[in-house]
Amino acid sequence: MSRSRRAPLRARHPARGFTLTELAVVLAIVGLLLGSMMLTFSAQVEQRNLAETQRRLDQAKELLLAFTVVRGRLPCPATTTSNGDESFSSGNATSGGTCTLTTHNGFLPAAAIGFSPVDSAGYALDAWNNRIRYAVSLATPVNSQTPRICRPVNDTTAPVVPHFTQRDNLRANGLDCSPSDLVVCTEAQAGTSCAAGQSATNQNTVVAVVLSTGKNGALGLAGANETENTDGDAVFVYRPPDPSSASGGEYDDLTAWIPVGLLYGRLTAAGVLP
Ligand SMILES: [Ca+2]
Ligand SMILES: [Ca+2]
Repeated sequence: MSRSRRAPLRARHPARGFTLTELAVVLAIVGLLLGSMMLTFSAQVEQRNLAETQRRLDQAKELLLAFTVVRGRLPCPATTTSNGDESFSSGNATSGGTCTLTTHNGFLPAAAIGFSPVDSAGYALDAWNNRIRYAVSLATPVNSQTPRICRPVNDTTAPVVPHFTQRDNLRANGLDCSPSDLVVCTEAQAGTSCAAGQSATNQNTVVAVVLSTGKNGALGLAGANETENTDGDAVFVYRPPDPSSASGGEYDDLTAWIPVGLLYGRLTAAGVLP
């Protein structure tokens, strides 16, 4: 037998490992795959959070309407110190009255309407665990006029008796009173109404607003449009999300509202009005 035929198999076909280049290519491919999986997963989580927050805002609207049918009025907003319950400057939980907040930077009164989930202090939460905000029309009627009408919210000549948060007043004024303060626009405004072409709703139709400050909350890289939703005045913004490079700044808030027609429709159907 020749020498070459006796040589061990391993010597004739030496085992060959990965070269550094091959290892680098494999690692790069695995990295790309993991990265794309993480991106997909994170996009799915964000989509779920958005859908869940929208569901919670819809639930908040329904609970507010149900509260109004049962109590004959809308609840006052919760303040930062009311533990997620409504807060009055005069009046009480039974008949309602004048809300503590004279501005529109309150929170959803989760305790009053039975909303969950809430945080340890009792405030309603969105899917990012930020507190859900709530504003209600502060419109008041002019009692001397027949039929009674709502006076503009900045008219200080008539007694300040709220229409929508006071049960007896709402019943007495009936369907004649329209909200005269809250507006929802497609971008931030300098005044108290939407500029031409920037209305998300008609004036005098919004009786309450419920709002999530989105994933970035209210203190992120907020520009003018997000600031408009938390500055306490009666103007709110409803628009699609924007990146931080947008002219109105980053925007990820979710805004929903109750039109006065829907409110009066529910109260009429339930026999609370007229
Ligand atoms: Ca936000
Ligand atoms: Ca505002």
